[in-house]
Amino acid sequence: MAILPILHFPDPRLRIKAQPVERVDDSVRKLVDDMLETMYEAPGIGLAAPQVNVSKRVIVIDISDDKSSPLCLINPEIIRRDGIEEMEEGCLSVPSIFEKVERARQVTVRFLDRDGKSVETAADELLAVCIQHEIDHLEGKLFVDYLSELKRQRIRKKLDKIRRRTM
Ligand code: GNR
Ligand code: NI
Repeated sequence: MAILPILHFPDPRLRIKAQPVERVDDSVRKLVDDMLETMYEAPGIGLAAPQVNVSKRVIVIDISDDKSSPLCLINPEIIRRDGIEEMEEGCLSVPSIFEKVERARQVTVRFLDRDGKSVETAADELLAVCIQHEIDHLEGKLFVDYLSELKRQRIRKKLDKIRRRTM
């Protein structure tokens, strides 16, 4: 297992649309394990492959408090959305920024699991938000894209300042 470096906004590599996984093989399972380790170490509740500079449609999620519920979603597709909900979001690629974003309240998602088996599951609350946030990453989209240009500009400046301090 390995901890992978996480790309930060406004890195243009976060904007690349990720490619579908053609076959769930050992190399994909190794990526999933490395992503889980990276997510737990960060720590975060989700991670999408483009955040670790891998342009594949792979996401991992664990919203439990004790690392007890790792999920891996390969080639995920939202096939149903219901309702609207607003939640405060953060992102490992936009560190130290938290803002409210509007999402679907409930989603049904279809994906391949780590054995390559097709699975369909419904999610709500934090899990639904996280699934939508991670699938956005696969499209090159970040939660700051839902904010105003002014807010995004302020976030860019704040992150620049943090980077200058730590470089
Ligand atoms: O760790 C994370 N927390 C979080 C909180 C609210 C909404 C979404 C998230 S996902 C984020 C990890 C991350 O950046 N995943 O891409
Ligand atoms: Ni994120």
